[in-house]
Amino acid sequence: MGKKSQELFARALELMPGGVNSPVRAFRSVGGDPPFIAKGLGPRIYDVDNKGYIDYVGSWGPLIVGHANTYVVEAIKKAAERGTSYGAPSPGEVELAELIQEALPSIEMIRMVSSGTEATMSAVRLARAFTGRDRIVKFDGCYHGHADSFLVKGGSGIMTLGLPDSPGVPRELAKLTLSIPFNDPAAVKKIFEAHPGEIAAMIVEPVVGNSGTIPPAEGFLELLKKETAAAGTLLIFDEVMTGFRVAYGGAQERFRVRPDLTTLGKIIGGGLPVGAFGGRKDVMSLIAPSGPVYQAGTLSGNPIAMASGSATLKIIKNDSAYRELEERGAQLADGIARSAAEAGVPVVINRVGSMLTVFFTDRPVTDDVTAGRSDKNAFAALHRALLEDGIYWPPSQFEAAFVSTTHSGRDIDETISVFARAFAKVAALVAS
Ligand code: KE4
Repeated sequence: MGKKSQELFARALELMPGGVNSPVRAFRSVGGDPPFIAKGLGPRIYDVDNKGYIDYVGSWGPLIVGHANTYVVEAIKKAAERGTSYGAPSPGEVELAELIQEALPSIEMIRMVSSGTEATMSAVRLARAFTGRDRIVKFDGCYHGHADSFLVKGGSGIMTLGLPDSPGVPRELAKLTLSIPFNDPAAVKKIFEAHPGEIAAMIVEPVVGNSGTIPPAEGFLELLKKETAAAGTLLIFDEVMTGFRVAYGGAQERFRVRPDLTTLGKIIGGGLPVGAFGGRKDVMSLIAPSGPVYQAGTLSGNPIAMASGSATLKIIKNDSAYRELEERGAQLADGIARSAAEAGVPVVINRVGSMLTVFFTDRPVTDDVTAGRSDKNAFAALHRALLEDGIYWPPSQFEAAFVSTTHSGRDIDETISVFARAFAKVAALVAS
């Protein structure tokens, strides 16, 4: 890591836990200290020591149109020149809500918030109110943000840091969260048999991103729809990561399964703090002030964030954008697979569109247990080799990497050459 990053990290460690504002950024599971990023442009980011990287984190998903996209920056500038926040209704909220509703027709009504966590937390409160039930079901290795009810067998940073769950969550509350294996139809049927009439919501990442990328098995999402409907349970698709990522209409468009509620974040803010939850009108109408379920936020629907989100969606609101994302995602995955095979390093690559994960394992990864079998030391060695060679890859085996519309074929080819050199280094480690 460069000198300026080292100095900044030393200061940061005195000021913020782990020197970061979100755990996964600390590089704890891959070793080494994180470079401090000074700027980004298109598919690249540059650290404070002016080292450049091709970026596949994309701020963990939001930057689907790349860094400092001129159209997005222009929209942010124009909004900022009119003021930063009013705490009052503003046109941008209506524009973004209409764009989202047009893309995801299951969202008959929507509420904007400022993070994915706020979206999922609010959606669960709403589901409990609508059904009058307290229990919720999530899936092992899925991550829905850091609200208390979700910190049970979570993914993302919880899985990355190997945390059992989290202290500070009252046992009484944690007991109301049931967690079952993803892609396990028998477990789904069993949980409803064991808790008839008790489950308010089943929340799922329709494509898991937080155990690394894990697609739903054939028919799995349809099963969730069927079982929740039969049980009077609300089906919540947490599309914070998959929304506008795996298709313009998210996983619900790609897999043609309509949830009762959807949570969104990341891309709909274009890199600014935005989350949202929405769905059936009869359910959403319970949200204050039209109903009794309280939910609020000082900066919800912030005009600058709305402008950034709308500008982003308008850029990708066309089939060619997703064809391009699909092509680039496939080019990258195929190239990485080829270079791993040439180096004799066993990897499994799971990909859905422009989100993918390279698992250091030789068996299919279909849930958090099979993901957990990956060789984390080999992943850490790969990550370090990539970083040294100018590729900024997610610093965790249990995260997804993202391709943007600005990654060119040449950027992908350059990335594949770096992976080839990195696998050669890792091969020795894996062989030993
Ligand atoms: P935020 O509160 O971080 O905006 O969103 C929480 C969330 C909810 N649902 C899903 C499916 C998510 O992926 C997330 C957040 N994702 C992580 C990365 N996998 C954010 C990165 C971080 O925690 O620093």
